[in-house]
Amino acid sequence: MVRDGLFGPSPAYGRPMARSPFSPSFWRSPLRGPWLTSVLGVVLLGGITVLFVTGLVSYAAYNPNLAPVNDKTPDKGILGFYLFSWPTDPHWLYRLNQGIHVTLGITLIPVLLAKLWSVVPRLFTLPPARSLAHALERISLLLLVGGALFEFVTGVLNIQLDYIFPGSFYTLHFYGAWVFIAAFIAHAVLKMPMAWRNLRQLREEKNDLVPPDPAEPTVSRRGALWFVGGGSLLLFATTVGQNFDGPLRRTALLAPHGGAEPGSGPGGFQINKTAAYAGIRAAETDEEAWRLVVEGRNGRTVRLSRTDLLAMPLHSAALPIACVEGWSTSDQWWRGVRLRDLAALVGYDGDPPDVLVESLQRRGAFRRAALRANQVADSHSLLALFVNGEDLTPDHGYPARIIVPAAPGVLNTKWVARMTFGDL
Ligand SMILES: Nc1nc2c(c(=O)[nH]1)N[C@H]1C(S)=C(S)[C@@H](COP(=O)(O)O)O[C@H]1N2
Ligand SMILES: [Mo]
Repeated sequence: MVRDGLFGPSPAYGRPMARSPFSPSFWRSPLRGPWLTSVLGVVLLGGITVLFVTGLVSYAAYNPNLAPVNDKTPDKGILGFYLFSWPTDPHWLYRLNQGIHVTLGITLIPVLLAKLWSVVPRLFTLPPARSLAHALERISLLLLVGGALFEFVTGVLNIQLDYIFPGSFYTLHFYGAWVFIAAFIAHAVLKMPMAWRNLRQLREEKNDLVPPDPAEPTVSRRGALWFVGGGSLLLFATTVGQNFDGPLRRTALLAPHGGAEPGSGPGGFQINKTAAYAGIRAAETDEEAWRLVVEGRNGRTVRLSRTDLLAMPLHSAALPIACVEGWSTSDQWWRGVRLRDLAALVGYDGDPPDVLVESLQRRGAFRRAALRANQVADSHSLLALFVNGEDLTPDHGYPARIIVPAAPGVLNTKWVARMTFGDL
């Protein structure tokens, strides 16, 4: 007899449909099974490993262990074991690392969703735990799934909604990454031998993912993989352009810093926060009003106008802006005063020390940043006054902004008002 299922009778097969997702026969897609789950799992194993490494590297680039102003995770303890002094060479290092991190993360979204879909019946396994070992395994799966969703969601929101978690994105994403990776490693170690067997054998092992009562297939497993891969390709193609200029950037339809450049001319490249947004008024940046305060050894202090800075030796450097959000510009041609020359003005003639840079901006997480001694010492690290042959535009930090090779955008403070040299 045909009983009514959850969605009424099932006329095609004249078979009852299970009402409850807790019943194995509720899950009927013939695509589910160890092979599909294993293929997706192996792709994620490689991809997430790269995401984790580039994420940790990106975090180190912030100099979190240099000074409290850079440190969003003061309680990280041993999780900061790997932190190192971020180099200044090659000058595109952060651009490459963060481009990979964000582009790959977005590209993997369909694979992650497909993987979760492929194992979703297991969320409904009853009884919830058969033994202590089974209970532990299920808790680790909860951390794995929850951690993965948390990391992808916080990452995407940070990019799309422009720092929606003011100041706390780094904290959430950093600790989330460690919780997730612990569960991920346990999962990979436990499942890899089986995944490998599933992929090598032509005949598929049966497991609980194979539906006991499969529906008629509407697409082959290969077709399903093409569908997932196509989704990934589409996301890749509409994101990757934000790492380049001109026509390529226009292809980045999904990226907030894709599409057209904001204006044309020397300052017509991507802007993170405009002067208006940062509350910088023209009256405080003009020649009369603006002074740079530089403080150094034993409180030695100088106050410099823009004219004073222009009288110092000026140097050029071709460097990109590369933001944690994954967008970057090609090399721009900056011109200004070397940071180490400013250090020398206030008593550091030999090896320069670290520096704390503060902006005119009164509020906001990025109004201050600390640079490490190796960054100050690099001859391409500038307090820039010009970009691409003209005065900085207000939005790019007029009258003066920091530009340091290989550093994340956030360390390139705009509208600089004060620099304090000394060991931090
Ligand atoms: N004072 C100040 N400086 C700042 C910021 C800011 O919000 N305020 N944003 C930083 C970030 S996150 C980036 S990516 C770069 C962007 O520089 P651009 O707007 O010139 O491209 O500026 C950095 N300097
Ligand atoms: Mo940024």
